[in-house]
Formats: sequence, structure tokens, C-alpha cells
Amino acid sequence: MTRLSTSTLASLCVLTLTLGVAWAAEHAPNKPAETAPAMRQGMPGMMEHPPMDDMAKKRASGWKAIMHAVAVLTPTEGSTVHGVVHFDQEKDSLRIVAEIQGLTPNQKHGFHIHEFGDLTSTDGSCAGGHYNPQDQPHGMPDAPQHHAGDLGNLQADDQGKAHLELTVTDLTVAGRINPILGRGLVIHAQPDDGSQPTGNAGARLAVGVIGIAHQTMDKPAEKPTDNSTPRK
Ligand SMILES: [Cu+2]
Repeated sequence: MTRLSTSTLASLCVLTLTLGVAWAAEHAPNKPAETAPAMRQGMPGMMEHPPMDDMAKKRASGWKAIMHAVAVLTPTEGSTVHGVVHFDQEKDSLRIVAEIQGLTPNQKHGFHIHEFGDLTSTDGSCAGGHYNPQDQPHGMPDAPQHHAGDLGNLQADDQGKAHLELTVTDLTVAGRINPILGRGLVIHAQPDDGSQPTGNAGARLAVGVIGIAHQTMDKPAEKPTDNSTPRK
């Protein structure tokens, strides 16, 4: 009886093992796909990001697709300085073109992107400090170290007008590197002398907000198509 039981038990063990191996072999191809996510979730330090929904994808690509920005600068209290600045995203750089009026004739005026596109104060102070996302010291735009928002100076002619064209590689309209949309733009009363902490450029004469533009500065806005029948 004892020998029979042992024999039966041994047979059952062999049968179970055989069936187990056969089952495992049959199901093996499906196993990795089923267990992999669970394994990843269980590993310390690993995070599963939820898949982006279509709206999130549209939003992400929408911001990256913005290539042109514009700032209209208006005078602060007691100033007459005003103008328009265009920003065009190129492949690896940002082209900046400024047309400004009302400046002190034949003088340089400090010109910076500031932290905030907030024009609520009449003296431009709500624009905050220089846009400096990389925590650099102040400097001219061609210096090895400078605030990303340091655009140097505008040089006024004898009519108080300034035209500036500048190409920089450490700013983008809305890309990964120091995006400028929504930031403030400031023209100062004095030249930016490059000194710390902010170039000693004095009062703020004009401020603007950098907003989304719908086309490049080289293509003037077309008039909206008017399909209505002209009156006779
Ligand atoms: Cu400034």
C-alpha cells in the first residue's frame, strides 16, 4: 500500500510537471507583453507617463509651431518713446528687428526683455527685472555671459529714431530655449553700460508685451478678404 501510494504520488508529480512545462511553453510568447508593464511599475524610480491625448498633442505642437512674435511698445508716463519690435524664429536663431521713435537724439538707450508682460504700472516697473532664466550675470548680447533678455542698446539718430537688427541664439519665440512669448520688452532712458547688476540704464521710457504674430515682418498683413457686394 505504501509502495503503491509512493508510486502513484511520483506519477502524479511527473504528470503535473509535464503539464506545467507544456502549459508554460504554450503560453510563453504572450507572457512578456503581459508582465512587462507591471514589472516596470513595480521598479523603484520608474514612472509610467499616461499617453498624451489628442488635445494635449495639439497644444504641444501648437506652441512649437509659433514662429513669429511682435511687441508694440508704448510710452510710460511722461515719455514719448514708442515703436514696434518683431521677432522671427529661424532654424537655430532668433532674428529681432526694432523700429523705435521718440528717443533722445544721438544717444544709446538700454533695451531688454524683462520677466513680465505686465504693463499695469505707469512707470514700467511691473515688467520686473531682466529675463534671466539661466541665472547669468548681466552683459551685452555678444558677451559670453549675459541675461538671455539682454539685447544691448538702441542707437538713436539725430531724429530720435532707432533701427536695430539683432540675431541671437539663446532665445526662441516659443521653443525649449528661453521662450519669450508673454514677457515684457523695455526701453530705458540711459545707455546700458554692461555693468552689474543691470547695466545702469535708468528709467523705463517704453514698455510692451511680446505676443504672437501671425506672419513674418517681410510680408505685410494682407487686408481681410471682403466677399460682400460693393454698394453702388
Ligand atoms: Cu531693462
